Amino acid sequence: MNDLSKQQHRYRSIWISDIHLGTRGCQAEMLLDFLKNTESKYLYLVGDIIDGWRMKRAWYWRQAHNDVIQKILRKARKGTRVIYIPGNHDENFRDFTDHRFGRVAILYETVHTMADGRRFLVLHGDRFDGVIKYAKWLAFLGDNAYNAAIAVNMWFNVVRKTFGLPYWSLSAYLKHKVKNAVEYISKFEDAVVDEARRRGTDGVICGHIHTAEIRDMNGITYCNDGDWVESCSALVEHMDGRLEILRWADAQSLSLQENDVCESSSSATPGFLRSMASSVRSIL
Ligand SMILES: [Mn+2]
Repeated sequence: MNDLSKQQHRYRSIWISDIHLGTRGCQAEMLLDFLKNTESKYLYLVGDIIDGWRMKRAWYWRQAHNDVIQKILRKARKGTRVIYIPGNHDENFRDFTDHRFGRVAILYETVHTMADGRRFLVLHGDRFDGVIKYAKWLAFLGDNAYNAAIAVNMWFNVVRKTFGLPYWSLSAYLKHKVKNAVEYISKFEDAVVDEARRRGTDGVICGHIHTAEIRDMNGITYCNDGDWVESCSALVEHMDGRLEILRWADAQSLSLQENDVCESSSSATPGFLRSMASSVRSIL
């Protein structure tokens, strides 16, 4: 991943999700840099692109958020096949399923065929989220707690910077800890993989839980493309069908240290917190 330099990177397909445009947490500049430096035949937007939920409560929009949308539309105009699969935070766009906006196709979910012939179900994943499935108010509660964590994290890092300490993502840590504790992630992954098996695909590509991963789960390949709030990650398909997760913040870590805009990796987490997090994981 460290060989990602500033020159353009060509892939067959790119999947990005959980951008949350319209919120303070969105790392729009980091995403713009990614979009400028990558090119692909297919570009999948796997949900939670614009955060309608939070924009209803608190309007937040910057020029960089416009730039992201313009950059994506420009790619579509120039021949990239852009497929938009709305998520739960941009669920209003689901009303326009199977329509096209210019050259952008909106689908509820789809199946992508890799260069090597493997078929992958592509969906956002919220319908497999137990919290949302069984109690929508709980999901809203979680959403507010998450917002608060993001706000605290910003001030926390201002203080850390003053003392010359590197950026640390409190929200990523909290979410990791809390959601692990309720077996959230593993249940989610199992449910999504079960659906892929039921549909007869070789794998599944989703977003929603902000945790980038490629993993074999009993013969089904589970892929999560991560997010652009904390990890700044994307899933890419190379020309030969090989899949890889790109962590753009890692690749741009030099410019990052200057700007302090996004978490570069979990290595920024203090050791004792890291071991706490892993001990929570080992209980499950
Ligand atoms: Mn979501």
